[in-house]
Amino acid sequence: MSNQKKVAVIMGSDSDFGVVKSAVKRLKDLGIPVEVHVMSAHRTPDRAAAFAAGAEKEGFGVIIAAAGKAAHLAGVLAAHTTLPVIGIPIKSSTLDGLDALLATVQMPSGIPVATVAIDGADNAAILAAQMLALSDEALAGKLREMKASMAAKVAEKDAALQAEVEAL
Ligand code: RP5
Repeated sequence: MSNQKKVAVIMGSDSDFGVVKSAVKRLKDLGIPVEVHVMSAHRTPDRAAAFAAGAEKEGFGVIIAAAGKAAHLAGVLAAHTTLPVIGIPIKSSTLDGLDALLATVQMPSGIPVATVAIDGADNAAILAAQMLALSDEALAGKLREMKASMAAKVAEKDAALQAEVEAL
Protein backbone atom coordinates (compact mmCIF):
# COMPACT_ATOMS: atom_id res chain seq x y z
CA MET A 1 0.00 0.00 0.00
CA SER A 2 1.29 3.48 -0.87
CA ASN A 3 2.14 5.65 2.11
CA GLN A 4 1.25 8.81 0.21
CA LYS A 5 -0.92 10.96 2.42
CA LYS A 6 -4.39 11.89 1.22
CA VAL A 7 -6.07 15.29 1.46
CA ALA A 8 -9.63 15.52 2.76
CA VAL A 9 -11.74 18.26 1.23
CA ILE A 10 -14.79 18.81 3.41
CA MET A 11 -17.53 21.33 2.66
CA GLY A 12 -20.46 22.47 4.75
CA SER A 13 -22.96 22.11 1.92
CA ASP A 14 -23.06 20.85 -1.64
CA SER A 15 -23.81 24.49 -2.53
CA ASP A 16 -20.11 25.19 -1.76
CA PHE A 17 -18.87 22.82 -4.45
CA GLY A 18 -18.85 25.40 -7.25
CA VAL A 19 -15.98 27.13 -5.42
CA VAL A 20 -14.40 24.06 -3.85
CA LYS A 21 -13.99 22.10 -7.07
CA SER A 22 -10.98 24.16 -8.14
CA ALA A 23 -9.16 22.87 -5.04
CA VAL A 24 -10.08 19.30 -5.91
CA LYS A 25 -8.90 19.81 -9.50
CA ARG A 26 -5.57 21.32 -8.37
CA LEU A 27 -4.92 18.43 -5.96
CA LYS A 28 -5.75 15.87 -8.63
CA ASP A 29 -3.51 17.65 -11.15
CA LEU A 30 -0.66 17.38 -8.63
CA GLY A 31 -1.33 13.65 -8.29
CA ILE A 32 -2.47 13.92 -4.67
CA PRO A 33 -5.13 11.45 -3.59
CA VAL A 34 -8.19 13.34 -2.43
CA GLU A 35 -11.52 12.53 -0.78
CA VAL A 36 -14.36 15.02 -0.97
CA HIS A 37 -17.34 15.05 1.43
CA VAL A 38 -20.22 17.22 2.57
CA MET A 39 -20.25 17.48 6.37
CA SER A 40 -21.56 20.29 8.49
CA ALA A 41 -20.47 21.58 11.87
CA HIS A 42 -24.12 22.44 12.52
CA ARG A 43 -26.22 19.92 10.62
CA THR A 44 -24.01 16.83 11.14
CA PRO A 45 -21.79 17.71 14.11
CA ASP A 46 -21.21 14.09 15.20
CA ARG A 47 -20.15 13.00 11.71
CA ALA A 48 -17.78 15.97 11.39
CA ALA A 49 -16.17 15.26 14.76
CA ALA A 50 -15.83 11.53 14.08
CA PHE A 51 -14.31 12.14 10.66
CA ALA A 52 -11.66 14.51 12.03
CA ALA A 53 -10.87 12.22 14.96
CA GLY A 54 -10.22 9.30 12.60
CA ALA A 55 -8.59 11.20 9.73
CA GLU A 56 -4.95 10.61 10.64
CA LYS A 57 -5.50 6.84 11.00
CA GLU A 58 -7.31 6.85 7.65
CA GLY A 59 -4.17 8.15 5.94
CA PHE A 60 -4.96 11.83 5.59
CA GLY A 61 -2.16 14.38 5.97
CA VAL A 62 -4.15 17.61 5.66
CA ILE A 63 -7.81 18.57 5.94
CA ILE A 64 -9.28 21.40 3.86
CA ALA A 65 -12.60 22.70 5.17
CA ALA A 66 -14.84 25.07 3.23
CA ALA A 67 -17.92 26.71 4.70
CA GLY A 68 -19.99 29.84 4.43
CA LYS A 69 -22.02 32.03 6.79
CA ALA A 70 -21.34 31.13 10.48
CA ALA A 71 -18.47 28.96 9.29
CA HIS A 72 -17.46 26.76 12.20
CA LEU A 73 -16.57 23.71 10.13
CA ALA A 74 -12.80 24.21 9.92
CA GLY A 75 -12.55 25.04 13.63
CA VAL A 76 -14.64 22.06 14.68
CA LEU A 77 -12.58 19.69 12.54
CA ALA A 78 -9.36 21.22 13.94
CA ALA A 79 -10.67 20.66 17.47
CA HIS A 80 -10.74 16.90 16.86
CA THR A 81 -7.36 16.32 15.17
CA THR A 82 -3.72 17.35 15.26
CA LEU A 83 -3.56 17.29 11.44
CA PRO A 84 -3.19 20.74 9.87
CA VAL A 85 -6.56 22.20 8.86
CA ILE A 86 -6.89 24.78 6.09
CA GLY A 87 -10.08 26.83 6.05
CA ILE A 88 -11.75 28.30 2.97
CA PRO A 89 -14.32 30.94 3.86
CA ILE A 90 -17.10 30.73 1.26
CA LYS A 91 -18.98 33.74 -0.06
CA SER A 92 -22.51 32.40 0.35
CA SER A 93 -24.46 35.09 2.13
CA THR A 94 -25.59 38.69 2.08
CA LEU A 95 -22.35 39.56 3.93
CA ASP A 96 -20.25 38.55 0.91
CA GLY A 97 -18.18 36.01 2.85
CA LEU A 98 -16.89 38.41 5.49
CA ASP A 99 -18.91 36.48 8.07
CA ALA A 100 -17.29 33.19 7.02
CA LEU A 101 -13.83 34.78 6.88
CA LEU A 102 -14.01 36.01 10.46
CA ALA A 103 -15.59 32.79 11.75
CA THR A 104 -12.84 30.74 10.10
CA VAL A 105 -9.78 32.89 10.81
CA GLN A 106 -10.49 34.11 14.34
CA MET A 107 -9.64 30.87 16.13
CA PRO A 108 -8.76 31.01 19.81
CA SER A 109 -5.22 30.14 20.84
CA GLY A 110 -4.45 26.43 20.74
CA ILE A 111 -6.62 25.42 17.76
CA PRO A 112 -5.20 27.01 14.60
CA VAL A 113 -6.92 27.07 11.23
CA ALA A 114 -4.73 28.20 8.31
CA THR A 115 -7.24 30.43 6.57
CA VAL A 116 -7.02 31.39 2.90
CA ALA A 117 -8.90 34.22 1.15
CA ILE A 118 -12.66 34.23 0.70
CA ASP A 119 -13.34 31.61 -2.02
CA GLY A 120 -9.55 30.94 -2.13
CA ALA A 121 -9.91 27.27 -2.99
CA ASP A 122 -6.91 27.07 -5.31
CA ASN A 123 -4.54 28.46 -2.68
CA ALA A 124 -5.94 26.04 -0.11
CA ALA A 125 -4.97 23.16 -2.39
CA ILE A 126 -1.51 24.57 -3.07
CA LEU A 127 -0.91 25.12 0.65
CA ALA A 128 -2.00 21.55 1.39
CA ALA A 129 0.39 20.31 -1.31
CA GLN A 130 3.22 22.36 0.20
CA MET A 131 2.58 20.75 3.58
CA LEU A 132 2.68 17.26 2.11
CA ALA A 133 5.76 18.19 0.07
CA LEU A 134 7.77 18.60 3.29
CA SER A 135 8.11 14.82 3.27
CA ASP A 136 7.61 14.13 -0.44
CA GLU A 137 10.44 15.25 -2.74
CA ALA A 138 8.59 14.29 -5.94
CA LEU A 139 5.69 16.53 -4.96
CA ALA A 140 8.11 19.32 -3.99
CA GLY A 141 9.54 19.05 -7.52
CA LYS A 142 6.06 19.43 -9.06
CA LEU A 143 5.48 22.54 -6.96
CA ARG A 144 8.80 24.01 -8.10
CA GLU A 145 7.80 23.36 -11.73
CA MET A 146 4.44 24.99 -11.12
CA LYS A 147 6.11 28.14 -9.78
CA ALA A 148 8.58 28.23 -12.64
CA SER A 149 5.75 27.97 -15.16
CA MET A 150 3.86 30.78 -13.38
CA ALA A 151 6.97 32.97 -13.54
CA ALA A 152 7.44 32.18 -17.25
CA LYS A 153 3.84 33.25 -17.96
CA VAL A 154 4.38 36.57 -16.16
CA ALA A 155 7.60 37.13 -18.14
CA GLU A 156 5.66 36.47 -21.38
CA LYS A 157 2.98 38.97 -20.36
CA ASP A 158 5.64 41.55 -19.49
CA ALA A 159 7.28 41.09 -22.91
CA ALA A 160 3.91 41.50 -24.64
CA LEU A 161 3.26 44.65 -22.60
CA GLN A 162 6.64 46.12 -23.61
CA ALA A 163 5.72 45.60 -27.27
CA GLU A 164 2.35 47.30 -26.72
CA VAL A 165 3.93 50.25 -24.89
CA GLU A 166 6.55 50.61 -27.63
CA ALA A 167 3.82 50.82 -30.27
CA LEU A 168 2.03 53.74 -28.56
C1 RP5 B 1 -22.88 26.76 5.30
O1 RP5 B 1 -24.03 27.43 4.97
C2 RP5 B 1 -22.44 26.03 4.05
O2 RP5 B 1 -21.06 25.85 4.06
C3 RP5 B 1 -22.88 26.94 2.95
O3 RP5 B 1 -21.84 27.82 2.52
C4 RP5 B 1 -23.99 27.77 3.60
C5 RP5 B 1 -25.34 27.54 2.97
O4 RP5 B 1 -25.65 26.17 2.96
P1 RP5 B 1 -26.96 25.65 2.20
O5 RP5 B 1 -28.12 26.27 2.91
O6 RP5 B 1 -26.82 26.08 0.76
O7 RP5 B 1 -26.92 24.14 2.34
O8 RP5 B 1 -23.07 25.86 6.34
